[in-house]
Amino acid sequence: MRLSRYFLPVLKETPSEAQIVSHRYMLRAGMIKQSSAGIYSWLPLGFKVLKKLEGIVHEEQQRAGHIPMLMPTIQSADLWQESGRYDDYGAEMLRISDRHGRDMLYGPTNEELITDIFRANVSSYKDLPLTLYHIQWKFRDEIRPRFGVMRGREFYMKDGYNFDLTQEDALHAYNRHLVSYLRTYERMGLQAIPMRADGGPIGGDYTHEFLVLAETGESEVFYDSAVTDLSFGDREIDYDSVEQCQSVLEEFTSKYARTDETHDEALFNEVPEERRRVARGIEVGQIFYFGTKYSEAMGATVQGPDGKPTPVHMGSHGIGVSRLLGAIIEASHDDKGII
Ligand code: P5A
Repeated sequence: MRLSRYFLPVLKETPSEAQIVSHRYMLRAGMIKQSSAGIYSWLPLGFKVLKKLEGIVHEEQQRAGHIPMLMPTIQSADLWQESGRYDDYGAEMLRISDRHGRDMLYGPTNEELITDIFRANVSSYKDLPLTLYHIQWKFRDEIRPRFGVMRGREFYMKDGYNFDLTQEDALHAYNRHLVSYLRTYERMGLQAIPMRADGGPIGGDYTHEFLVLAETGESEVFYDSAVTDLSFGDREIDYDSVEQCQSVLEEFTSKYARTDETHDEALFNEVPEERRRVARGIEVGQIFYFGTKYSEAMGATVQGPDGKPTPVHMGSHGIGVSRLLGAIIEASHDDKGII
């Protein structure tokens, strides 16, 4: 395709609504166009880059043994009533009713839907471990969508869900995701630091967010500067090896690195003063272990080795694929002066 025949509607002027560099460049380079607040069309160039990033995410997920699938964007409210989140999720959930008056919603995440698929199809511990994922549009009716694709209302997310017989197995799944995420971000030229975070509406108190340091980041972060010396590099990892995944997790999470929600001033003060950093970061992913929260509420059990029904241990893991584009531009601009 000749450039002259391509559809690349570049803008000469900087649109006044764009406050940060990534938003400005994405608009000016004809990558995206806002269709309504926090909702964007992906024009050919933006779409091309989005698909490229999506391809990297797929490759790294499948390298770790996770199985791709696709769930719908529109979900039925019934499942969310079963888990108890229909009421808890609040105004961020876009609620819809169909022509028959049935309550539906545009999925902000998929824990309920995947648990329903699991319980309908898996009944023996012999079918575990299992990790399913998809890359699909989500909707969260953010009160203040801003910075273009950084905090959209409609956004593209990779979300994965693990099902395991024991807590120990589920923690291995957690560690495996941490390793595969480190590889994924590094392949995109991003340094994303795992930081202890808060479970929020997903639940569980064992969770890490992955943050790319950038002045325009929306999260305040506190860390030991030694974490920025770490890199995953080109090491070969056996994702089935509990020891290997565990040792990578320990290497990347033993130094102090927390978001403001879990920040502990006393612990932070134990870091040598010259290594203490307070900065801002862009959250490009988050992993959770929440045990039997959804499996108990929704009756997702398997027959264990002792023949008894056992609720499965679960976690979920997300990468903000559309947000990554913004993060890559912000990070290049901050550190390397590329843009
Ligand atoms: C994990 C996957 C979850 O939703 N359930 C399924 C869990 N986690 S999360 O942290 O809430 O979201 C995962 C990642 O999605 C990106 N993200 C967003 N990107 C753009 N605009 C938004 N409004 C938005 N909200 C979340 C983030 O990168 C987040 O880490």
